Amino acid sequence: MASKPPAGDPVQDAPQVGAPQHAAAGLPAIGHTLRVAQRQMGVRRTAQTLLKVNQKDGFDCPGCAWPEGDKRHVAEFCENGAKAVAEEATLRRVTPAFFADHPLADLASRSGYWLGQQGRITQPMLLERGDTPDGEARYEPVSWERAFGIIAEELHALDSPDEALFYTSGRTSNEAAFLLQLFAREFGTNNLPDCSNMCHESSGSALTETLGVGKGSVSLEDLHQADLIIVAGQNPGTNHPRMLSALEQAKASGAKIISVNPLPEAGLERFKNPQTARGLVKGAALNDLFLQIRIGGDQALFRMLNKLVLETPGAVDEAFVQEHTHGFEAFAEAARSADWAETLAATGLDRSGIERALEMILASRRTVVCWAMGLTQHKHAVATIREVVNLLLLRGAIGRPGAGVCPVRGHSNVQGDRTMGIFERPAPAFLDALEKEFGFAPPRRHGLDVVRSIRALRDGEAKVFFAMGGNFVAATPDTEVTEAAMRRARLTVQVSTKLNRSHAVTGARALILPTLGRTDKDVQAAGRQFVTVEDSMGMVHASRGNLTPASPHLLSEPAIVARMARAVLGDSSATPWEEFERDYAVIRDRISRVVPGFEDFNARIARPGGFTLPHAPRDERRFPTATGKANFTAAAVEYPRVPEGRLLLQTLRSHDQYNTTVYGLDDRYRGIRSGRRVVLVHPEDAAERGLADGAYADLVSEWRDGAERRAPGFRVVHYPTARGCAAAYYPETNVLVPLDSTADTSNTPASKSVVIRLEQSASA
Ligand SMILES: Nc1nc2c(c(=O)[nH]1)N[C@H]1C(S)=C(S)[C@@H](COP(=O)(O)OP(=O)(O)OC[C@H]3O[C@@H](n4cnc5c(=O)[nH]c(N)nc54)[C@H](O)[C@@H]3O)O[C@H]1N2
Ligand SMILES: Nc1nc2c(c(=O)[nH]1)N[C@H]1C(S)=C(S)[C@@H](COP(=O)(O)OP(=O)(O)OC[C@H]3O[C@@H](n4cnc5c(=O)[nH]c(N)nc54)[C@H](O)[C@@H]3O)O[C@H]1N2
Ligand SMILES: [Mo]
Repeated sequence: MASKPPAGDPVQDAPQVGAPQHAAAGLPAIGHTLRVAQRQMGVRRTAQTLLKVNQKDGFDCPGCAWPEGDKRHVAEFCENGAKAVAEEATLRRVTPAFFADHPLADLASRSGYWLGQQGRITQPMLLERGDTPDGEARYEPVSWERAFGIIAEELHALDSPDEALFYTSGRTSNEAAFLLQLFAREFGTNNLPDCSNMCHESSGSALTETLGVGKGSVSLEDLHQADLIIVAGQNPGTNHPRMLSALEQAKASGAKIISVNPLPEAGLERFKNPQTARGLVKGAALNDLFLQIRIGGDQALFRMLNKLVLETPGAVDEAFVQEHTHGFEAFAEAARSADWAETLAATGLDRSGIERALEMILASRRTVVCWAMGLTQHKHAVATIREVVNLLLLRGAIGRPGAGVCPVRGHSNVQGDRTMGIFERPAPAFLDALEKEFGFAPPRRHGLDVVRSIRALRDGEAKVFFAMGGNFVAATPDTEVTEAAMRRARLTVQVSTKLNRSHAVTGARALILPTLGRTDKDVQAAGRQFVTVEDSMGMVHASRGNLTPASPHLLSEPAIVARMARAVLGDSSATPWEEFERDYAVIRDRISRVVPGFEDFNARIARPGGFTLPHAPRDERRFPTATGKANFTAAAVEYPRVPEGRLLLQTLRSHDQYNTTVYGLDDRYRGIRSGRRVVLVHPEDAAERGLADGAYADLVSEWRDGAERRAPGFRVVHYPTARGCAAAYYPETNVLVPLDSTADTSNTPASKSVVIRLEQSASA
């Protein structure tokens, strides 16, 4: 949002800056957690929820996709998991009276933080913007029946099913996701964009091509057994806090840790484990080596490491390479030509740091590489991840205990949604299985991903937008373009728990369909239901909410899809939608016959802790790729070239947010309080631009289309990031990310490499 939010909105942004911290978690985290939780939920509900998080009979934490170990602590949560739970289990409510008081124009002027703070939505709401001037248009209560009738009306009015888009955010359960893709395909389209398109799509693309499975190849046990863990482009202290316990455990057994990051992140420096008394007080240093890399330099770094491994006698696992891989020669030729001058320019590192990393790699038998958005959101992200795979293949570090690839997923079920068929480019075998099980011919043409969906809306080629969760307009790039595109739609539908920007930027008609969250009790005609999710390591387990829902009008996500399908498809569908809604075991039964690895699903999910999906490279060193082997690849080395005087901006998360949901205005570990419009810049880069710490600047993004993209009024913070780099929070900076700036192959927005200039501005 370019303009300032109205009075009464907490986001007045007066950032206070202190020294960054060097340790994560510990006692302050526990106190902070309880305060946040009790403010939203009260004392009783706090106890009721926080003790059930990630327990075997409880619900899956909606925070992140990090797996739960076999031994559960009484309180198996972390500070940020607790915030995610409090945000959902809040006692605050958004009722029809709220919408009567706040017309659309008012909602559109609010910050995302304010919208989220209003509480859980209690009733389905309809907005008819078409015939009222925007200033006066308001959401009005609507019956569920009428809401589904409107969806049917608008979908039937389309010239082609491909004019509809069905978006999924990664909190959606397996059951709901399976139903949504089934409905979309019976309706006739593969337009199933999802948040993964903006997240780990680059990992999926790179791993499918090289290893044959687009998922990580390690278990939690592997991580504990590793003797070297490289954490590249990830901030686990904030985004996957429970991962720090795993790193601590690995270290206790002698593992070394290398972190590769333009920022020194507190969690990787020192971790004070809140689950142990010693940890609370002293904490453990995690990092053995910190490579402070320039943004986008990772492919060059791994290419040089590969060259050095190749040049070291005995360092290559010849037997593994011989037996299991393809493409070694072409790769080795490319790697041998890696050049020091180019590597140092691309990475901003010095030679000794890279040589120290090499020594640690050579000393390791069991190496795991973990990564997240710092590797996936660049133009050359897929090539970068392939280069990481090259290193592990050289060392035979795939399909061996304690070794492998570990893309650390974001949303708690983003991996499961993909497994369930939420994908715009489904494999033919998946469609064949659907066809056989449900007796209809699914569409075979590929659908649209997130970026292509925005273009289709912009160009009038898509007219109905349906979202199963998430916050599409705030999470996607090029905010002004995307918001204008969304306003062209005939109908936008949001299945949501809480208000967000996507309810304020709508098509001519808009529906809000309020739904149960993870923590809510879900009772259907056949009795109390549970749903299932898949974590970042391919473990599938049950999730069972225990709270009384925010209102009696809420429907579960599976019920919403089932009722929509009946309204839209009518008698033309032979699928037993009503039974699916009655009893989710019936859905799981069908999943077991369509999705490989889910055989006997209902019986196996009954086991406490669930089950692990098969993974051919991990389990049997089998690589189901096009060549039948693990593929070395040999892309040219790329890195962002930044014109004179410009900086490379990464857009990232603060400690007080969950993607577009802002929990608060602090970023404790980075020493920032009471504001989010900050830009972190190296002191010397700032000085060169005459920007003192505390000065204000506009961020102006430069892209080949020449359009001006501006985010005004950011407080400059002198911060020890890599030279030439800057960092600022998303979603405020999405306005700067050009829609066409995406990763090759995966089409993921390059939100970690935005070329900007800083223009001094008077104030916020
Ligand atoms: N509390 C909380 N938990 C979350 C989320 C949340 O918002 N809040 N979001 C969830 C989701 S959906 C996801 S995908 C994950 C995201 O988890 P992360 O990927 O950890 O999230 P980001 O804040 O985007 O941080 C990116 C990290 O990569 C570094 N980085 C940036 N560019 C580069 C680069 O070019 N090279 C290298 N080596 N490093 C780079 C940044 O400095 C930063 O440390 O977290 C999940 N968990
Ligand atoms: N610039 C920039 N942009 C980015 C990123 C970045 O690093 N930089 N990261 C990208 C990444 S990794 C991701 S994953 C995307 C995230 O994109 P999304 O997944 O679309 O966004 P979220 O903010 O996670 O969605 C939050 C909303 O989900 C709804 N919600 C919460 N729980 C539930 C539930 O149980 N059911 C339903 N139906 N709704 C629920 C609430 O209404 C809440 O407001 O953003 C991407 N965008
Ligand atoms: Mo994500």
